[in-house]
Amino acid sequence: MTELNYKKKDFASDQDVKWCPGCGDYSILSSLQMALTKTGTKKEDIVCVSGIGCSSRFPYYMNTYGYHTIHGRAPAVASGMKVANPNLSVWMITGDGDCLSIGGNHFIHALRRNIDINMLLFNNQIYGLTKGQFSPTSKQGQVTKSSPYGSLDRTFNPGKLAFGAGATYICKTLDSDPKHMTDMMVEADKHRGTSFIEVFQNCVIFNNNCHQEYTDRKTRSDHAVYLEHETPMKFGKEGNLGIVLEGLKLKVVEIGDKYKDQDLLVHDKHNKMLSYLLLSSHEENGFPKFYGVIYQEEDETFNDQVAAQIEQVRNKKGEGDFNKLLFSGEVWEVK
Ligand SMILES: Cc1ncc(C[n+]2csc(CCOP(=O)(O)OP(=O)(O)O)c2C)c(N)n1
Ligand code: SF4
Repeated sequence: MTELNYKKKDFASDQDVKWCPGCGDYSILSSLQMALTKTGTKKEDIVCVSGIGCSSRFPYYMNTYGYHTIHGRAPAVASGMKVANPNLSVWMITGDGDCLSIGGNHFIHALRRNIDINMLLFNNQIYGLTKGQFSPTSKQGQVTKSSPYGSLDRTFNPGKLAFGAGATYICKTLDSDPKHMTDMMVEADKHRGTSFIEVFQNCVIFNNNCHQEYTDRKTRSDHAVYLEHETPMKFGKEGNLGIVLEGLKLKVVEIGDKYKDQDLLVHDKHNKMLSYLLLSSHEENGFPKFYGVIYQEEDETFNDQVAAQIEQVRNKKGEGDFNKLLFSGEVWEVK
C-alpha cells in the first residue's frame, strides 16, 4: 500500500519507556507503530496528541510529532490541529479517566463535530497514573483506593456514549491481540471523520485482569465475537456458537440441530439499530463482547466544513485584515 517503506522501528523514539513491565500500553504502542507502516502517511504529517495519565505518555515514545497536553483536553488540541492543518493524520491518545471524567465534555463535542481525527481510548477501568482510584468505567461496586467500600457510580459504556454523541465510527479491540488492533488502526485511518477505537487495556498494577475473560488468549474465543462486515456472527473455540436476533434482543445460540449457520445474524456496520444492540449487549451477564468495527457512517467532517465556510466568506468579502478587525468598532486605550 505504501511506497514510503517505513519499518516499525522508524516510529520508535529514543526515549526510555516508563510504563510498568507487563502494562497493556506496550502492545498498543507497538500496534500503532506497525499500523503506521501500512497507512502510507508521511512521518512529517503524523502527530500524536494526548491528555494526562500513563497512557498519555504515548507521544514521547513515538517518533512522530507529538503533544502531551493537559488533563482531558486532548480533543480540543487535536481538533485545533486538524482544522489548522487538514493534511495532518492526528492520533489522539487518552485513558478512561482522562477521556470520560475530566475530559467528558471535550470528548462528546469532538465526536459530535465529526472532526477527522483518530481517537484511541485505553480503557483499563482505573486511574493508573494516580495509583488506582476508580474511574468512570470501573465496575459498579469495585473496591479501589478511593472506593474502599465499593464504587457507587454506575459504569459508563464508552461505545454507547460515543454513539449517543453522534460518532460516525466506533470500534473495539484488545491489547492482547496486536494483529487485530493493528488492522483496526489501519481501518480507522481510512475513515473520514472521528474514528473512535476503544482498546481493552490491562493495568497490571492497579486493576490486573479486569478484562481477562474477554482478552485472555485461552478464554477469549468463547467470550468474544470478532465482527466482520456482512459476515455471520459466529464464535467459540470450536466455532460452534453464534448470535441470533430474537425479537429486539441478541441471543447466544449453539449451532447444531436447532440453529444452522444461515440462521445467524449478519453484521452490518452501517445499521444504527444493530450497532446499538451490539454496544449494549455485553452489559447483560455472561454475554460475549464484540470486537471490530461496530458502526460506521459517512458524513461531512467539521474540518472540511470550516475550510468551505472560510472559502465562501473569502470569495464574498475578500481577504481579511486582522489589524483592521482588531482596531475596528469601539476601541479604547487603557492607561
Ligand atoms: C486538572 C487535573 N486533575 C487531576 C489530575 C490528576 N490525574 C493525573 S492522571 C489522572 C487520571 C488518569 O487515569 P486514566 O485517564 O484512566 O489514565 P491511565 O493512567 O490509567 O492510563 C488524574 C486524575 C491532573 N493531572 N490534572
Ligand atoms: S500503573 Fe497501570 S496503566 Fe500505568 S504504567 Fe503501570 S500498569 Fe500501565
